[in-house]
Amino acid sequence: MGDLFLGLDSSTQSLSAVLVDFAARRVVREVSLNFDKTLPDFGTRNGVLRGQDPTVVHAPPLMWVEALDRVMSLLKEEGAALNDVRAVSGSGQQHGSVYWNAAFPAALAGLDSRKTLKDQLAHCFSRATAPVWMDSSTSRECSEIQEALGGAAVMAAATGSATFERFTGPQIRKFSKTAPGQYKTTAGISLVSSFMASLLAGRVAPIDHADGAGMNLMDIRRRQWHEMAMNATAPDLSQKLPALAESWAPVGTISPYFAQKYGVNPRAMALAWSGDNPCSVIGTGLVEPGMVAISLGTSDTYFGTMAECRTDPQGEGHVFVSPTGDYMTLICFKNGSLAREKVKDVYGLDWKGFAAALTGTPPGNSGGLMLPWFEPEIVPRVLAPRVHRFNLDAADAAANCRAVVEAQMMSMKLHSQWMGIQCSSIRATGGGARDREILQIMADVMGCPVHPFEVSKSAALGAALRAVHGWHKAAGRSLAWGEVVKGFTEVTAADAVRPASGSAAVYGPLLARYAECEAGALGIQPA
Ligand code: XUL
Repeated sequence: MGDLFLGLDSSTQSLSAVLVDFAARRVVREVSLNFDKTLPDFGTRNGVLRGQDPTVVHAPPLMWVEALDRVMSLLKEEGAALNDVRAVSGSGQQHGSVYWNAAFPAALAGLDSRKTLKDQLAHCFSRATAPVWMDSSTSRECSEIQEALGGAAVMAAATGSATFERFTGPQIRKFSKTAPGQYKTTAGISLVSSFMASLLAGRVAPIDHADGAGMNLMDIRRRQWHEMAMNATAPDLSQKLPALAESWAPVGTISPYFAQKYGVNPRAMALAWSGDNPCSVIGTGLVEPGMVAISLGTSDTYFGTMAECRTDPQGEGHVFVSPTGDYMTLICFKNGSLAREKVKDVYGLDWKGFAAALTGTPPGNSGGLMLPWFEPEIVPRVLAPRVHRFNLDAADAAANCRAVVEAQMMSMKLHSQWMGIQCSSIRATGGGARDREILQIMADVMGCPVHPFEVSKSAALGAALRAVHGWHKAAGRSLAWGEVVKGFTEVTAADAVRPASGSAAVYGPLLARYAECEAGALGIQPA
């Protein structure tokens, strides 16, 4: 076996691993572990914990810790050649924050392979749960931080995004206000990505520029912590944030814990992790400015690479640093696969039945429209969830299935116009992209061919390819990104799903109608 590279993805619902043989340009192993099913003791549903307040969504970091042991042991059981691993990197759900106390660094440094990670790290948290990206409980803190800096436009220009409820800064502010004692005992705050990287390296890992851009705390142009944003967020924050680093920064050699316990090459390099969307930029091969991908996951995201830093005047979209060192844009729609699943379940269908409903209904849905805000929505901002129907009978199962998917695609088209990216083709990834009926609606609404991706785990693949890049770079051999992704991310014209003839005539007027309905539901008067 040649040089192997491991990419992990700690997402909302699962921890996955992809092992890549770079010389052979092949994924040699993929494993995945679902949190709810494999670790039921943590009591999560779809990977998260919810209470009375629907805007509060957390997850237990100790569950992610245990999942790492389980995934490594799964790889070992399956006979993966872990001794040939040269470098490891990873991808984490963005924005979520882990609060640890002063015991964490020493516990990491002294990990004993005869014990479990969970038993050795259980005492290291100053907050038992981590708020995750689905949490939308920080509107007040968003306004407070934003006002201190001088408004949404200033905030977006400074950090790449206006303040958002799920972003780490507002979340930290809420914690410091509501639990000042626990905040005080917090020695450090990691993102999901840098927390998981710390476990692998056996030392506190830096936050990479790409995931750091999702915090409302990093100066997007200078790529340093933003002094005023930190001061507006919480007391003594500069002492609690780890260092920032380039996405390809080595954190160290892998902790002996993983070498002794699972047979990972003891010289394997542990690299910084990044966010799942930045990793998907690499895993879908978006290494040239202007390329666009849509990920249909728990959330649906629309993202692309961008040479220069251009921010959204409406304050809905984000600019992050890309793991290539360029910039990337991202718009995140919360009502993604969970909304599709809700509609499927309400009508007692399985995914086959859902797909049949899409093929059995006409493009444009005979004018029936839905605003599928089952959960508070990020874009457009909707805090009080409600599903709106226009010219759509709630009893008509098939029409409702089409309505949810058409709405998601039209919303993406509408809210991505600020990027000014003329997309000539789209790469579709994530679980929902396996469904050609959904991709057909995507192609029809967007008006360009859609290329499904064979590897649904684009974030984990992206992480493995980042490990390839970082390992070569550390050895003084800079590989061009085109060279890194070659053989992994090509699309073939034959696989493309193309817009059906006549779809432009249907969706042009329907999009205008959708925009009107949305503005009406949001209480926005036409200009
Ligand atoms: C992006 C976002 C989500 C999470 C999902 O801003 O909040 O896409 O990264 O894991």
